[in-house]
Amino acid sequence: MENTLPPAFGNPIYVGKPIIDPDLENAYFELMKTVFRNGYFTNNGPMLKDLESRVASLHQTPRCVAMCNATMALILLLRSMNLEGEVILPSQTFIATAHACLFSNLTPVFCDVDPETLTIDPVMAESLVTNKTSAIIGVHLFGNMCDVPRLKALADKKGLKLIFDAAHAFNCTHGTTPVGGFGVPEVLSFHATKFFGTFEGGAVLTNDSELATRLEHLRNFGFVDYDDARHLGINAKMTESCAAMGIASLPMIEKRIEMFKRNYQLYSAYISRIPGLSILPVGVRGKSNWQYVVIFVDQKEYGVSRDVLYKELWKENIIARRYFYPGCHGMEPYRSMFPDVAERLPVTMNAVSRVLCLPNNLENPERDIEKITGVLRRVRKNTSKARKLTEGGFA
Ligand code: T4K
Repeated sequence: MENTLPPAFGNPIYVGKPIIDPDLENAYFELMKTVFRNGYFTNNGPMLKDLESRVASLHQTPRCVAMCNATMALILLLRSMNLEGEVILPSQTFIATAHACLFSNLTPVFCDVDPETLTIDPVMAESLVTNKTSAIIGVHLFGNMCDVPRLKALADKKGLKLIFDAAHAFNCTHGTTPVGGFGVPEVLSFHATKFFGTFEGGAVLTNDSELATRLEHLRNFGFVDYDDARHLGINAKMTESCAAMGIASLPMIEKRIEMFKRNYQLYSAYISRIPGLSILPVGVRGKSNWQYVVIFVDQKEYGVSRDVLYKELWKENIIARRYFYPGCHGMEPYRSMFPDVAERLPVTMNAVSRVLCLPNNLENPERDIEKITGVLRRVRKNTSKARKLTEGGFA
C-alpha cells in the first residue's frame, strides 16, 4: 500500500480541533476587558455566575455549578453523594469516568453497552447489581443519550443513585427533555475539544439546590463562609477567563449545530457508498449536537482492519481517533484489577476494535469531507486490488 503522493492535507486535521466561530475572538476579548475592569479573576466571580445561570436556563435546569473541568465535577459529585462500595458504569467511555470513581474510593464495575447507541446496557446493569452497589453512571456518548427511563426505573427499583456523565451531551435532549432535566445530576464537559468549550471547564446540572450548594462549597476548599471550612473540599473553581469564553460562545451554538449536522450528513452520504464502513447513528433518542462522526470498520468487507486504516489516515495528516480503545478495562489500573472482565463486554470489545472518530470541525467541509472519504475509498480499493492480484496468483 505504498503511496508516494503528498499527504491529502498539508497540515494535520484533528478530531478535537476547538471551534473558533467567526465572531468568537472579538466577543471573548470584549468580555475580557470587563474581567480586567472588574479586577476579579476567579473565586465565584460575576462571569462565573452569569455563565452558570445561562447554562442552567438553556438546559431548563434550576442549578448549574461550574468547575475547572468535568473530571473534578464528577469526583466532587460522587463525593457529595456519600456513596460507597461499587458503581456500575460502561467501559466504553473516556478514562475520566472510571478514574473519578476510584479517586472517590468507589470500585468501578464495568458494564457492556447497547450496540445501537454505545450507551450502557440497562439489562446487564441490572444483572451487575450486588449488595455493595451504590450507584450507576450512564454516559451519554457521542451525542447519543442513554436509555434514561429504563435506568431511572432500575435505580428506583434497587434504591441506587443515578448520575450521568454528559460530557458529550451539551444541549442534547432525550425526547424533548434536555440534559439536566431528568431529576438526576449530570456532568457536562467544557473542554477545548468539546461542542461547548471554555478552554478547560465542566459543570454539574441539578434540580437539587442542597446538592448544588454542597458542590459550591466542595469546589472552594469546603468553605461555607469566610474563615469557615466545613467539608473536605478542594480547589475546583472555574476562572473568570474560562467563564468569559463560555459566555462568548453561547450565542453561537445553533450555528455550530447546523454546521456539524450538515457535515455529518455529508459524511454519511459518502460513507454509505463504501462497503465495509458504517456510521454511528446519532440523535437516536432525541436531539444531538452532531459533533462526533464515528465510523465502524468491518475488516472482512472493507479489506483491512481499523488499525491499518487508522495508520493510513494519519499518513494523510487526517488525525482520526480510536475513541475509546481499548476501553477503560483495558488500561491501568483497571486491567490489573479486573483481568477477566472483557469476557462480559462483547459489544464493547467489538466497538473498541472497530471504531474510528473522524474530524468534523473543518475549514472547508465540502472539499475536506470529499478528500477524507476519498482516502477511505482509496484504502479499500488498493486493498481489494492487492487481494485480487494475490488470489489470481500475480503477486
Ligand atoms: N467523560 C467523557 C465521556 C469524556 O469524553 C471526557 C473528556 C470527560 C468525561 C472528562 O472531561 P474533562 O475533565 O476533560 O472536562 C480529549 C479531551 O482532553 C477530553 O476532555 C475528552 N473527554 C476526550 C474525548 O478528548 P485526549 O486525551 O484525546 O486529548 P488530546 O490532547 O489527544 O486531544 C484530542 C485531539 O484534539 C488531538 O488530536 C488534538 C486536538 N486538539 C486538542 C486541543 C486541546 C486541538 O486541535 N486543539 C486543542 O486545543 O482527550
